[in-house]
Formats: sequence, structure tokens, C-alpha cells
Amino acid sequence: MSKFIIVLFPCILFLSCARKTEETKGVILGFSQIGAESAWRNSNTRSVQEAASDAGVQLLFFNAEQKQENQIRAIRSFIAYQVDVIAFVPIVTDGWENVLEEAREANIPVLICDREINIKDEDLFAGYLGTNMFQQGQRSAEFLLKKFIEPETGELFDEWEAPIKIVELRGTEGSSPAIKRAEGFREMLAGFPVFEIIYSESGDFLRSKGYELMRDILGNLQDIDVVYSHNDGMTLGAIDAMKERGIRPGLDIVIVTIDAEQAAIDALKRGEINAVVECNPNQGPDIMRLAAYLARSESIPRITYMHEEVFTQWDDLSALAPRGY
Ligand code: GZL
Repeated sequence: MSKFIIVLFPCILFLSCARKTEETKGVILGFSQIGAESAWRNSNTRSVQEAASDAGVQLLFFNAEQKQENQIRAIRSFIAYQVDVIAFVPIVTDGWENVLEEAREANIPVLICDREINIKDEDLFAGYLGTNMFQQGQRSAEFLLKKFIEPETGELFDEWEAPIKIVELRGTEGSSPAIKRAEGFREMLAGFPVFEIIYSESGDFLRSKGYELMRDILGNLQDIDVVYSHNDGMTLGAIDAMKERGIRPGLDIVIVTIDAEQAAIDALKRGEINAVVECNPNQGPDIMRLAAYLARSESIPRITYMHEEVFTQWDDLSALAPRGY
């Protein structure tokens, strides 16, 4: 399984070290990561790198700096180096057929991580490990139903006035989290016309864009009741913009966000966020485990989801462990 590799490509070769396991020791894994756009992404990267080191996996890690063409180039270099397994986080859903065909021709199995791809020939990859983003959208909407709707009657609680105006801060255009979080959210609210999404725009998962979008929205739209944000980074930027205008986040505007980074949990505890839907970044150990199966030409499940929870303003969070990112 061990092959001699001269690392020429601008990537990092994490050599194996402590706590190797027989199954994973010596596996050569090429991993293409999106970039470093959020605290969640950085935590995901740490999880992969630490798990590779613990498992004795030789990791060729490449950070694509938010460019699909860089990911494709990295995958081609992994093929050239004849890695045992390729794993990557597809920044967007489309445009992967050609490079995955090349990986299949080279007889190198591919594991899709975190985000999903949209492809006709599903045999071009061995399986997916990540999070259920459609469910994250549903869970975000479920919180709003609990917050605004009297369960017995399905009507608005008296304290609220119809319509409930929602602003949505979407993730990166064309990415599976942005697509599926929007779909799941809308599907859950479909039976409740009292909720109106009055504005939806991509903030690219970036805190800076979340701030800019909310600053502009607050200058043009009145009476926003809810902000639904596809990640905590954009949420924290939006909260900065609200505070600049004297708006009390979590009180004047209900806020639902996805990821569950520490800063969002802290804001939840302060009452500045009303619900945090977890998206689990700690995928490294499972990636190494699945890569070891693939390196031995064994099959893996088509889909492996991470465990995730929802944290709301009604929960006792005093015992919640530090998030680590
Ligand atoms: C979701 C992941 C998203 C996070 C963002 O699995 O791809 O990308 O929600 C990150 O924080 O930028």
C-alpha cells in the first residue's frame, strides 16, 4: 500500500505519526478542501488533518482557496501521484464529471465529503460522508413553527402579527448547503402561508458579506421579523449590522442560524440568537475509516450522515461542552 511519493505539488504531506491503526496505517489519501471561509471550515480542516495523523494516513492536503478549478487541478495531481484514495469537498454541486471519469480510469476510488455533487453517473464516486442539509433547513423552520404557531390551532400566537417577514442569508450560490437548506426550510413552512420570505440573498458563508447584506437590508426593508441564515459566520456579521442600528438581535428580530460554532452558542446564551442548528464539522475520523475500506477495495455506504442536534433559546445550555471552534 505504501508508495514512494515526491511531493512537488503546492500541498502539504502530513506524514503519519502517533496512534496508527492497522486498517489505516500507510493509506495515501489525497484531500481537496474548499478553503478557509468560516470557522466551521477551519474546524473541518483541523478534523481531517488531526485524524490523518492519528490514523497513520499519509495525507496530501490541498486548500483550493474557494476555486473549483483549483480543486480539479488538485484531484488531477492526486491521480498523477497514484494516491490510494481521493476525498474532496465539492465547493459547488456541478462540473465534476470529467475529473471523476479520470479518477475512475486511474482506478482510484473517490469519497465525497461535507458538500454533495449533482451527477448522473453515481458510480463515479464510492460514497458521501457529511451532513443532512435538507434536514438542517427543516429544523430551522421547525423552530419558527414552535416560536410563532399555536400547535393546537395552527394559528399565530396572539403576540405576533401576520405576515411573519423572513430575510434569508444564503450560502455560496450553487453549493449543496445553500440549495438544500433553502429547500428544507421552504418545505417545512409550505403549509403556513403566514410566513413570507421577503428577501433572500447569498452572503457566500462569509461574515463580512453577512454584515454588508444586513446593513443594506436594514436601510431598505422595514419590519423584519426573522433572519434565517445558512451559517453562523453570516449571522454574526448580520448581528453587528443590527446592533449598529440599535436593533436588539434575538428580541426585535428572531434569528435562526446553522453550524453551531462557539460564538453562535455564546450569542444564543446571551439571547442574541434564538436557535442554532448544528452542522457537524468533525468528519476526519470517519473519513479516515472509510478511506481505509476504499484503499482495500472494500465497499462503503453510499451515504454516511454525521450526528447533529438543535440548540434553542428554551434549552439549558449550561452543560454544553465547548464547541472547539
Ligand atoms: C456545510 C458546510 C458549510 C458551513 C459553512 O456542511 O459546507 O460551509 O455551513 C461552511 O460554515 O463555510
